[in-house]
Amino acid sequence: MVFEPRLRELTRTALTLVLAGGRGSRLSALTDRRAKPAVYFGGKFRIIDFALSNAINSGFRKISVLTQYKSHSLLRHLQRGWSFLRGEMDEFVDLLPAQQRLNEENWYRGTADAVWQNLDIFQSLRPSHVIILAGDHIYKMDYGKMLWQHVTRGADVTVACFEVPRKEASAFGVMAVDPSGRVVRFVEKPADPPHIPGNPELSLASMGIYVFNGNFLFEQLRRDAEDPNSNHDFGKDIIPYLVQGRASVFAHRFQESCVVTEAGGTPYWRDVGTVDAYWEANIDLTNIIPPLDLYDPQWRIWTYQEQLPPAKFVHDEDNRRGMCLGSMVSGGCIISGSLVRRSLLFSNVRCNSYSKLEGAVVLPDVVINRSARLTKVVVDRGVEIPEGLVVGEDPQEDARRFFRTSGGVTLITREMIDRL
Ligand code: ADQ
Ligand code: ADP
Repeated sequence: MVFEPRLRELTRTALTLVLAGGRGSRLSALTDRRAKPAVYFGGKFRIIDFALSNAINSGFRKISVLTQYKSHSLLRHLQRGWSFLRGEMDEFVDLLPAQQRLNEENWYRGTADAVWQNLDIFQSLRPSHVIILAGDHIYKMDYGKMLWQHVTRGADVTVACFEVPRKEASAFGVMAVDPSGRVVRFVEKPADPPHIPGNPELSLASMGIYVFNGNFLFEQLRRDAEDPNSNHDFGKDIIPYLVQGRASVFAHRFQESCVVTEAGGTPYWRDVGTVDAYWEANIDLTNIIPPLDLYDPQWRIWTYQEQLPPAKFVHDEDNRRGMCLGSMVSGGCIISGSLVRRSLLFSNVRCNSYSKLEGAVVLPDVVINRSARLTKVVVDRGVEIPEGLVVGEDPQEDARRFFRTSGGVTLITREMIDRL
């Protein structure tokens, strides 16, 4: 963290907007009933906790979360876990569900429209700077460093970016920058992404994280709202329009503000947008040295947590079962006479005798009944796995009964179990 008093003042007065309205449809049934930012991650957390913790840890204290799709689970989590700021000191995490404030025809359309529709609220706060983030990525970043660079460069807008393999860049906004770091071109999700000078294998991708000067943002939103050809989206419309010589738009490199614990740690950012990526990012946390450190007291990930007793391991008579190896196990779990390897168990998971888990991501409040064997699975919240169920050993059978990905991960939900 940067402690200059001026930066402290800047972060305290800036407004942070967390866009949390998208569904994340590639997460399949995990987002049938909850928005992607509300999806569970890392044993105790929801995906949105990462962006919000980054904001809090960076010193920001005025935070609004804009929600739309299936927001009940998300709003409940935020109300329970994120209402600890001091209202009397003008600190808040404000929840702004799409509510047709401007007219009765349109819910939030693009991301810029979501901000535009709440403009009166944001303007009344008179923020010097507005930080706009997505609520659906896993990473640790000090947004204060980005804001500081924005201010010292005299930018109107700053866009956070990182280098990605060019063949993956079509999923992002892709930019070209000049030697001073100024963005000279920006194309949203191009079929043929431009590469960085001197390296045809890499492109510079936008992270969808923007710092705007407050009044400048409000002017641009007003202009964009009147444009009949606009999708009212930051990546598709606002940023591409501004980089055509209409404003001072700069790129900020993620490696300058990502938070790594050990010297030499590599920057970590994950979209976890598919079930395969979701499974892998969760299971990676069980590595001896995981790429994402959740145990750093300097950069805590905040969340709502229930009051739960410690995880308990109940062994059988010959001491061969009732254990977890290379795994993470949350509060309230009871592992009784079962074997759990390289798995991640969220809170309140019961594993009964003779069951076996290998490479399992098990969301809260799940019961695994006797003799079930689950390999390379994601089990949704509240599922009761029937006695003797075997998953992960017969791909065709898994695909018939559950949702099996091309990467060989099987997702199991309550509805799928009810249909068996
Ligand atoms: P995408 O992630 O594809 O690209 P989008 O689907 O608009 O953009 O989602 C951005 C964020 O806004 C997500 O957190 C989503 O939940 C939220 N969101 C989407 N629609 C919303 C709405 N109507 N109301 C409220 N919130 C909404 C963006 C940029 C790219 C960049 C990638 C990086 O457009 O340029 O490369 O992010 O991941
Ligand atoms: P969470 O995501 O908080 O763990 P659940 O997995 O229980 O919550 O459900 C996700 C969302 O779906 C919640 O907002 C909940 O209110 C809603 N929900 C749960 N069960 C049903 C149901 N049978 N029909 C419709 N909505 C439901």
